Amino acid sequence: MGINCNLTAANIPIIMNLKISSFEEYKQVYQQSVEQPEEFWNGIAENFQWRKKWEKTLEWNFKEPKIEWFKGAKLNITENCLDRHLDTLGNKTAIIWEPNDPNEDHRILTYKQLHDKVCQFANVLKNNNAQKGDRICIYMPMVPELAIAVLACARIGAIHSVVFGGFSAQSIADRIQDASCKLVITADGGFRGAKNIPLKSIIDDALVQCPTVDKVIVLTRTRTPVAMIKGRDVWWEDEVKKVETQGNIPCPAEEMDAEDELFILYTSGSTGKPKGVVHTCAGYMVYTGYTFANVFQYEPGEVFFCTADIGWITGHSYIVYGPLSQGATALMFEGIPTYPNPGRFWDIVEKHRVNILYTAPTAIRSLMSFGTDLLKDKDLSSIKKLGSVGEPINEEAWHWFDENIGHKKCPIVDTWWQTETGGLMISPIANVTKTKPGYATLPLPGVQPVLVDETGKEIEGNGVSGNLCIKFPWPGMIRTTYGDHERCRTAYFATYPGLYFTGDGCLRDDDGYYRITGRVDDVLNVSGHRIGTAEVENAINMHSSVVESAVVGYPHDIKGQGVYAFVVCPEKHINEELTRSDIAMTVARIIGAIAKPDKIQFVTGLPKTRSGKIMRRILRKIAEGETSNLGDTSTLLDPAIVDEIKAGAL
Ligand code: 7RM
Repeated sequence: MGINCNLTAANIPIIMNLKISSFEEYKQVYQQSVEQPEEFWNGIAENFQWRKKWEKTLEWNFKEPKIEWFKGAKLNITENCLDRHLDTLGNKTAIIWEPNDPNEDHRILTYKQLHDKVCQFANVLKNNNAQKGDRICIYMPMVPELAIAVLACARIGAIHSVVFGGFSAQSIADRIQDASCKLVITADGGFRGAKNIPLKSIIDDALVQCPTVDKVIVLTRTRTPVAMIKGRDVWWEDEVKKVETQGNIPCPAEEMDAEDELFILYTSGSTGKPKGVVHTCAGYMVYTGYTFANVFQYEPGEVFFCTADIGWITGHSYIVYGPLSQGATALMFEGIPTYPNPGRFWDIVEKHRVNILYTAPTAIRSLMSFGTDLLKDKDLSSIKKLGSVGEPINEEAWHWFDENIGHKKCPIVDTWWQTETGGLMISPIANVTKTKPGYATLPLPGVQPVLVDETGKEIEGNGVSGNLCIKFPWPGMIRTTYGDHERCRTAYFATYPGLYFTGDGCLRDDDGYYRITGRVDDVLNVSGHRIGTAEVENAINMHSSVVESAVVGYPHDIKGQGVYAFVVCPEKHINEELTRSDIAMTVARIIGAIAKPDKIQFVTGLPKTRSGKIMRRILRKIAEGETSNLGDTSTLLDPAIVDEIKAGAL
C-alpha cells in the first residue's frame, strides 16, 4: 500500500488516510510529510468537504509572519461538522451531555438535532444583527447551548471569543474591548460543583466598560434572578421562539475563505495582558479533524470524553470541532471531578460507556489522592484509550492512570500542544507509538520540532535538551494575535529568527523521544491553566497597600504549580492574614479565582540587580524550598535582602 495513499488516475486527487495503523507506516508518512509537506496536507485535506478546493496549499514566512493554508478554498466548518454527516449519521449521537447534578437527566443530541439547533440559533444571531466578521463574546456554563452558540457563530461567519466561566468581570471587559465584540452570549448562571456562578451579573459588571456591545443573549440555566436591560438583554428561549414562529427557516452556512478568521481565544504570555490568538477556518478544521482521528484512533460509535472546559483550547478543538468534523460522539460534562464525590468521572464512564478518556494530570493527581477504594465498584471496562494534556505528567500519576484506570491495557497518549498550535503536536498515536511515562514521544506527521540553545543554535542528535521550537508551518498554527500582528511576531517569531518558539523547555532522549519539561518563560501552569506572572503581579499591585511584588511558581502536589507571591507592603498590618486574603481577593477581582496566590510572603524588598531587574531565579529557588544553593548573588544591589526572604519563606 506504500505510504497509505490510494493512488488513482491523473487529476484525481490523492486521498491520505487520516489514521495511521502501524509504526512502520508512521515513519513513512512522517518522512513524506517533511519531504513533501504540501502533497501530504493535500492528501489529508481531501478528507474534508469543500465548497471550492484551494489554489495553493501553502504560502508562508516566519518573518512577518505570514501563514496561509489552502489559499483560495471556500468552506464552512459547520458543514463539515454537521451537514455532511446528516445522510449517514443523522440519528447517531453527536453530543452526550452530563449535568453537574447526577440526579438531573442527561441529554443526547443527535447530529440531526444538533444541526437543527445550530441553524435555529444562527438565525437568532442574524435576527440580532450579527453578521459575518462580527466578534461575539461567549461566556457560558458547560451546557450543550455553549457548543450550539459556538457552532452558530461559525455558521454565519461571526468570530467567536469564548471566555472561560472562571474569569472575572474585568478580564471579560478586557477581552471584549480588545476585540470590539458587539454581542455577548451568556446564561443567568452556571452550576459547578456546589457553586452557582452568577454569569449574567458578572457580564453586567463587565459591560459597564464595553460600549461596543449592544446585545446580550441570556440562556436560562440556574434561573437565578438577573437584571434584564430593555433594548439590550434578551432571553435565548424567547429569541428561539421567534425563529420558530417565523417557520424555522433553514440557515444556509456562510461561505468562508480558507483564511477567514474562525475564532479568537485569549491566552497568557510572559508580558502584559493576555493575547487574542487567532485561528482561521480551513487550516484549523483540517488540523483538529486529522489529529483527533489519528491520535485517538477514533472508531465509529466510540464515546469520546474530553474533560476540559470549552473555555480553553482543548475544549474548542477536542469537544467541538475535532470530534464533530469526524462524526464522533463527544461527551460534555458540566461539573467538576470531585462533585458530588471524587468518584464522579468513573460514574460517568460507567453510565455512558466511555471508550476514550482525555483528561489533565492535575485531575488525575487530585483523584489519586482519594485512593482506589472509590474505584472498587465502578465498571471501567468500556475504556479503550486514555489521554493526557495541559502540563507535564509526572511518572507517579502516569502509572496510577495506567494501572487503575486503563488496567494496563489502554494506551496513554500524552499530548503536547498549545492554544497557539490549534491541535496536538507531539504525541503518541494510540496503539501505534510505544509509550513512555512522562514523554509526549514523537512529533505527529507535519510537525517539525527543533531544540535550540540560548543563542538559537539548533541542538542536533539525541540525548539533548533545549528550548522547543517548530521550524515549518502546520495548518492549525496561530495566524496572528488579534489587532496586533507585531505582538504575534515578537512573542513567537522574534526570539529565534526563522522559528516558531513555543516557550517550553524540552528534552530529547536517546530514542529521539520528546519530554516537555515546562515553561522557560514567565508563564505558570496552575492546574493546566496558563497564567502569566506579570499579569498576577499587576493584579497584586492594584491592592492599595502593595508597593511592589514578584510572582513565581513552586511545585504543588495537585496543581502541578502553585502561585507564590513575594509582596512589598510597607504599612504595619493590624492583621497580616486579613491583608493576605484582601490581596487574594484583589487578584480574583482583577483576573479570576484561578490566579489567586497560594502563598503570600511579605518582604521589605525584592532581590534586584543594579539595573533594577528582579532576580526571579533566586525567588524561584526560595519558593521551591531551596535555601543553600542560590547561585551567584554578587550582582545584587542589596544581597542582605536574600537572607531576610530566606528566613521568612513559607
Ligand atoms: C493544550 C494546552 C500550553 C502549555 C504548553 C506546555 C503545557 C500542554 C503538555 C504540556 C507537558 C504536555 N494549551 N503543556 N500539554 N506540557 N506535556 N502533554 O494546554 O495553551 O493552555 O497551554 O501547556 O507548557 O506550552 S495551553
